[in-house]
Amino acid sequence: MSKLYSKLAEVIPQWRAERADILKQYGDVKISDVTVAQAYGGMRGVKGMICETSLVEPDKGLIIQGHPLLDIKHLWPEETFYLLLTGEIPDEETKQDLIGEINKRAFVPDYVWDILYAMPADAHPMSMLNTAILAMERESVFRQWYSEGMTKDKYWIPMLEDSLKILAVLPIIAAGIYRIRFDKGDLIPWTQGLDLGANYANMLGLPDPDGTFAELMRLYLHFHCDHEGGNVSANTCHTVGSALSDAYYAVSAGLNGLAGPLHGLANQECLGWILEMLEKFNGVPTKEAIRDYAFETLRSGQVIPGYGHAVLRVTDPRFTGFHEFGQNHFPNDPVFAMVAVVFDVVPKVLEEFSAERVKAGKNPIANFWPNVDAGSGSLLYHYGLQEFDYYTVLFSVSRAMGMLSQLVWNRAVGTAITRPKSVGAKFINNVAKK
Ligand code: CMX
Repeated sequence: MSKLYSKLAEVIPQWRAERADILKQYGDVKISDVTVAQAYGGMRGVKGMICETSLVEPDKGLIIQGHPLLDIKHLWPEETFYLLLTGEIPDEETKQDLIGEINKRAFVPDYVWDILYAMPADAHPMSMLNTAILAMERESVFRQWYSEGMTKDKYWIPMLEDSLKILAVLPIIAAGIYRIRFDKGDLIPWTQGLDLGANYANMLGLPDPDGTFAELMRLYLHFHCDHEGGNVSANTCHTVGSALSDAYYAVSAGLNGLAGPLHGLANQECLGWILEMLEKFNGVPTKEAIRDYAFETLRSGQVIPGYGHAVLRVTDPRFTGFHEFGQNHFPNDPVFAMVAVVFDVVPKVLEEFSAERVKAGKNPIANFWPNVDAGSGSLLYHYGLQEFDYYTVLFSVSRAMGMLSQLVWNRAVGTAITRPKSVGAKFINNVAKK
């Protein structure tokens, strides 16, 4: 029995008791009001779901189980997953135990590779990833136990088993997609005993003579792991899981949301925008030229990728952490240097453009600062991972940790099937008139 399993078996009764107690004592307390603008505006700010794994504070960014991200930037992905799930940072023995549990499950069936090799040569890597996860649904232990009549109190056990399996196979599938889709040669197998980040770096097959690419992969998997419950991918995964669909269905669904350009695809778009500028100006342009280019992008009706956020109102600490990594390892890399200059210029441009929008009767831009996607691509680019279409797959391998830990938590406490009430314009007109 894994240490993670034992820990969860110990804490889940406490979670259940806390939930029951809260519902009994405060079930009727109101925690949110909803305006018409919020109902039309993507439910922004409406408090209508529970998530215990992490919190996003507008002025602080990601806080994982009470720890601000930059305070725990040294954690390896396995430690992050343990923390997300249990609320505790594991000791060395527990961390190694989890690395061992993941290693035991690090095997991808042949039918997955057959499907991936058969996909069109121009298939998007995200469509390949989500297809592979969905194809593996037949492996679900949750589905099997459910069909055998499992009782509700046990839901979390096969959900944890499916989660560990998905965690273990995702880097293998993801690295395989990189090698298949971009003609990189044979697949590189998983190395038994190695951790997730080092294995993923190794299976991608990029040169890493000083081990810093593996270090970046650990950081990357840690930084993108979770962003509370309401973002598109987590919320989709939550909704699908609430119907007791197993983790393969729910994670694949969530990651289809991550594939959207306003969500996880922004990191592919952001680096593309930066490189276009480098090419157009034949090197790092002046600040004035970047300013003009940014205005040109905005006036043509496009967003500046990597900037703005639905919740954050400060520079994303994930951007700051990646920036520090680049400063420490390759401050003079031209693409990295360009990201730094853009960071100096774009917030002011967005502020000015927002004022123009307001004068024209449009919404202001709520946040002018960079988000996680603004800088991560330049680090990958430095190590030779230059196929932008692939970047959201890396994001996905990490974000799955948050989605999976939320699924385990939800099945452990018996979260209800999601079913908010929708209304139409007629209802709104009637209510507004009253
Ligand atoms: N460039 C141009 N316009 C922007 C903008 C940006 N970077 N950020 C926001 N705006 C615009 C919005 O498009 C919106 O315009 P409309 O009212 O005409 O539709 C207006 O400003 C108000 O939006 P907001 O309240 O500031 O932000 P939202 O919560 O609506 O949207 C986000 C948030 C992330 C979709 C938006 O900032 C954006 O499109 N950013 C660029 C894409 C990006 O980086 N996405 C990655 C986010 C991180 C992630 O989820 O992975």
